[in-house]
Amino acid sequence: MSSWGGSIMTLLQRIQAREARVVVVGAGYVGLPLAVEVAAAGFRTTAYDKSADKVASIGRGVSYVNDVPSSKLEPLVRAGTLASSSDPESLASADVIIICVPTPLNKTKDPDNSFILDAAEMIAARMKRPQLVVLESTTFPGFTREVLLPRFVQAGRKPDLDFFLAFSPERVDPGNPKYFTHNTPKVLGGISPQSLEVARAMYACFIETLVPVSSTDSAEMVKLLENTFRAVNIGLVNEVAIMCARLHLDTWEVIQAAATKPFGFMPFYPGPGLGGHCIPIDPLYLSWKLKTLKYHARFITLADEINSAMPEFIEVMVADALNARKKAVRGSRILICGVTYKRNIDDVRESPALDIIELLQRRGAEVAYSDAHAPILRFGEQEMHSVPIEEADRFDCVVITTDHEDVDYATLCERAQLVVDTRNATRAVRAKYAAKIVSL
Ligand code: SAJ
Repeated sequence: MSSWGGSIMTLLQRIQAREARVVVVGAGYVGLPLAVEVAAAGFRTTAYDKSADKVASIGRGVSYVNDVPSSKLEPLVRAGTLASSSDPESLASADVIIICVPTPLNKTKDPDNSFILDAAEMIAARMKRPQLVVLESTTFPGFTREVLLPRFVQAGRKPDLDFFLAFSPERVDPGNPKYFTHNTPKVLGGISPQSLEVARAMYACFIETLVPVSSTDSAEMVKLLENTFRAVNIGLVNEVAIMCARLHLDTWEVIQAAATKPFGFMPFYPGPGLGGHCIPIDPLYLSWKLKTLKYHARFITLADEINSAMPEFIEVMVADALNARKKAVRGSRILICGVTYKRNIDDVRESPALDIIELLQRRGAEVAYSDAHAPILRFGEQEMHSVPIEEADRFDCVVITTDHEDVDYATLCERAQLVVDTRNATRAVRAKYAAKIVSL
């Protein structure tokens, strides 16, 4: 390391002395917890976001991310260690910039890296001093090296002199009671040994376990393997549920019995589809990239097909259950119980419950929902309001699409006329109410 230039030594010293100024670009469910951890490690930190509401909320010490208590945020803001801003000029004085912006898919299910590129333009235009730039947003293998690096070089910045560049995948698991930013092992890849070294020095200040890999491409691929593993296995178990329906087998009994195998098996569970902003989307970043290399990532495509078809499978389950009671979907009153994309959180992004609502509405049903975690639901042209679960008896069918743990499913089954359970939420009372429960 001794042969490395002055700029890296200066930056390393500023990091080690906690004098480095850090800007986290994107103060969402990844960026805000990260900014809080960095500030708590003693760095003067700015959470940058275009949203004036987010900036104002942080400025008041009020958290809008469930995993970040205001009690942890407020003292950092009051002490001046953590600030918030929507002014790009705040990037100019930064020694370290960590990008945590969304990477969605566009309408044709192709990667949309526009948020990262907007951040890169902002950074490149203001780069005045040696800066470490770390991309945490999920993207395809090669993006940091092929797309991000040239943006800075084209702005006249020299790698490993004017800037150091690394990729480190975010591993935030919303709602996880055990793993947080500081105790989740962090994978790091640099465009060079120097860049990796600076990134390691920075993350070592607030992350317990670092996992350096040989390149940014490798680090990008690690993330995509993690989430493709989930999407493919969820697709497999959803197809197992479809097979068990045809075999008249209890899917949940089969999976739970298989899960007793102490080696060589890992349980996944069927559901109404794949929600969230990671698992349905990240694998398609990988398959898109491989398509450009003339390779068809068949597992990813197949899992996406199966997972995306689950809302229709549930729609038919509901229609068949009503039919067995001489009712049509058209004209029936249906209550969707739980609309967030997974239990015990308030996030409805990509939630399959929204697809199921639209499918049942299209068949002429009168659909309402009940979810205390999501009091108001806005999607498409619709705005719906959660109804109390106690009104379940007023509906011809209740569909459990999210199994929040704060719902009393025994009382729900007592009151409801018919329950379609897509999450095994009624397992404890299935025998007692067998006549009115239809389970995935
Ligand atoms: N799902 C199933 N069956 C399963 C597991 C999940 O249908 O067996 C569904 C969920 O209901 C949800 C979707 O898949 O709709 C995604 O669920 P998830 O548990 O993967 O939850 P996420 O989207 O919050 O995933 C995050 C991911 N974190 C990041 O990508 C940074 C993922 O990598 C984590 O492994 C996951 O949390 C986790 O461990 O819970």
